[in-house]
Amino acid sequence: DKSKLGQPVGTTLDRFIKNKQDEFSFATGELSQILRDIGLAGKIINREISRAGLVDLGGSVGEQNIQGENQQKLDVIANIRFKRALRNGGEVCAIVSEEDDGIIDLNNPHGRYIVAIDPLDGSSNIDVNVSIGTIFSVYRRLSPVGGPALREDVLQKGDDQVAAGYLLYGSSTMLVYSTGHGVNGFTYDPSLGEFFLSHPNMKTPTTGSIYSINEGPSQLFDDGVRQYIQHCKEQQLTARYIGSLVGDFHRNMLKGGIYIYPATPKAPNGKLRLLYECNALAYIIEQAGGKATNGKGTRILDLLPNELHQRTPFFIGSSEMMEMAESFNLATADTS
Ligand code: P6P
Repeated sequence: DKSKLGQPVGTTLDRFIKNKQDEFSFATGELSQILRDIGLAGKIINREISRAGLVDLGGSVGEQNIQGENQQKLDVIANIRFKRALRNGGEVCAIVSEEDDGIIDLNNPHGRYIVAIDPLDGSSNIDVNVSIGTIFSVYRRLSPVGGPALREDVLQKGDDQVAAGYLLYGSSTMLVYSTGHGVNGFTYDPSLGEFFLSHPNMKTPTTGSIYSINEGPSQLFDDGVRQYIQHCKEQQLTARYIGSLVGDFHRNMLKGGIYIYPATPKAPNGKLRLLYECNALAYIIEQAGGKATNGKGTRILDLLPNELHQRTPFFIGSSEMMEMAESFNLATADTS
């Protein structure tokens, strides 16, 4: 059947990107190449994850696993694979990764793009076979082509992303991304080694009945958050939290809902990272009709980063649920 975008469901990722390139006249296909590079690395990681149970994941770098290979933790492997795919694709000059300190130069001085990436978010969930994900943001570099990437290249606001998305290694593996013209989801068929368009033009419901938050530390939450959670209980909403950001996000985006990772006195900026977790999901949710803020009335995409690995409180989901949550949080926000 025809998707709303006029591309038949079942189109492969490559054909979709090429058709979109024609539609949106990407600058000489560079951005298209980056999306292909990410799709390739995603296929490789999918394979590594699906056999994770066959290797001793407790091992760390340098120990032998049952295949006698050098044991590396999967998030280290994922980091290596994504860097290699983006380096070989030639369009990305540098990346910021959860797994690395500093700006990692990919030795493509003429690459005009920057990628911020969490290669394998929630990797502690691998050992217990819970879905995990990759989260990525793409920016144009600001510094002159030919030279090294600079801090100004990687400390850009989320609003300046030119593409963003995630891979979800779940009951099926999906690639969901946007280049600013709506959100499209692709499902991977490992028997063919291809991603196929399965969720064209994704939109998130304006409201929902799912709230996702780790209530363990709720005694430490500020009053606004606690009052909103109480409101959810009075509304008899459904609590769903799997402790894997991409899995929680993807379910809420499809069904409607809100995900909150709030600040606590011990973690005044929460736990999640702005550059390679929150910005990408905020970009996606806004393209799908939802909202993402820091719980204090500021859009995630408006936050100007000043540190590579800085954290931010994270409220994201259906617009009406977000407005309700913000009303509680702002009402009791620290006005000092
Ligand atoms: P908590 C996983 O470690 C992660 O980064 C996200 O994937 C997940 O949403 C969050 O942390 C879970 O954190 O504090 O609830 O265990």
